[in-house]
Amino acid sequence: MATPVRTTENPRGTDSNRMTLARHILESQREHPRARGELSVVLLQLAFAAKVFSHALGRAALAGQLGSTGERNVQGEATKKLDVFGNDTIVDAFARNELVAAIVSEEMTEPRQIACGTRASYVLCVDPLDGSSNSDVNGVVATIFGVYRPPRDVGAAATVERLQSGRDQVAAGYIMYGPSTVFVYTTGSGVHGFTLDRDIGEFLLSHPDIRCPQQGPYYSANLANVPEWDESTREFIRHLAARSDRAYSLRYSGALVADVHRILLDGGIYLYPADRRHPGGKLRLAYECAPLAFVVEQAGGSASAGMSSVLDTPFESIHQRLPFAAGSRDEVAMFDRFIRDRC
Ligand code: AFP
Repeated sequence: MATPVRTTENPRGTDSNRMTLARHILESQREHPRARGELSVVLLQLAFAAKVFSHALGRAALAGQLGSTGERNVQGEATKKLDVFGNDTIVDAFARNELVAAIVSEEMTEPRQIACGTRASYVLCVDPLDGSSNSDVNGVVATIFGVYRPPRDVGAAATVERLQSGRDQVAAGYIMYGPSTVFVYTTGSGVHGFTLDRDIGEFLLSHPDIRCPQQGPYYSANLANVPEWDESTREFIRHLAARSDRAYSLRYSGALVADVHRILLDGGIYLYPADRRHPGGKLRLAYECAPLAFVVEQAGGSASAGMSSVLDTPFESIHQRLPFAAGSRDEVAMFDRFIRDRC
C-alpha cells in the first residue's frame, strides 16, 4: 500500500502555515519592544480597506461604478466614481477609531481631522486610487500610503502642520490591484509583498525581502512629454534609448505604482520629471513620491527629485508636487549626473 503523502496544505491549496500579513506585522512589532501596537493596527486597517476596495474594483463595471462623477478634485482633475469610493473606504476604516490624528488624501482639499483631542501619533497620507485613468479600461490601479509620525508635544496629538518631510514616515507602501491584489509595505526593516488569497480573504507573504536590482533593463516615463522636458532630461532618455546593445526597454502603464513595482522587482528607472506644464513636477510629495521613495530605498534602490533627495524635501503644503525619479541605484545616479552636469 502506498504511503499517504503528508502535506500541510489544505484542500484549497493554501498552506495553513504560511505567513499572513497580520502575523508578519505583529512579528515585526516585536522587534520594537517599546512599540504599543498602534502602528500595527493602522497597517491592518489599511489591509482591511484594501480587501473592501479590491472586491469593489472587481465588480465596478457591473455595479455602475466606472466613469466620472462630473466633479473635479483639488488638483483640477476629473474625479472618478472609484476615486470617491476609494477615499470613502479609507476614511471609513479610520473614522471611528483613534488610530490616526488626521488623513491627508489626494481626493480631499483639506486634511480630515479624525482623532482631535487625543494622543494619536500618526498622520495618514494616501492616494486612494492611483492611476485612475486605468480604472475604466480594466488596467492596473493602486492605493499608496505613507504613515507619518510628525514631532509633537508630549501628550498632544500629531498634527498635519507638523509634517516636516518624508523622513517622518514610520511605514509606507502600496496596494496594487492587478491580476492579483498585492500589499507591499515597509516599516524601515526591508520591503515585503503579500498577495491576497481571495478564497480565504488573507494577504499571504509572496515576495519576502524585496531587493531592487542595482541596475536594470527598463525605463518608464511618459514620452509624450519629451518636448516639454528640459534638455538634460531629454538627453538622459536619448542616452538610454540609443544604447547600441539595446540594454533598455520602455514600459509605461500610466499608473505610477504599476510602473514602480516593475522597476522595484526587475530594475531600471521610473521618471516623472518637471515639464513646462508642471514646472514643480506632477506627482504629489506626501502621498505619492515620499511613500514610494521610502519603499524603493528600503529595497536598496534610490529615489531622487533631480538635484535633491525626495525624502528630505521639506513639506510646504499637503498637495505639493515634486519631480520624481526612482529605481535602481545605477540608473538613478546616472539620471542625477545628467541633471547635474547641465547645471
Ligand atoms: P492619479 O490617478 O492618482 O491622479 O495618479 C495618476 C498619476 O499621478 C500616476 O499614477 C501616473 O504615473 C501619472 O499620473 C500618469 O500621468 P500621465 O498621464 O501624465 O503620464
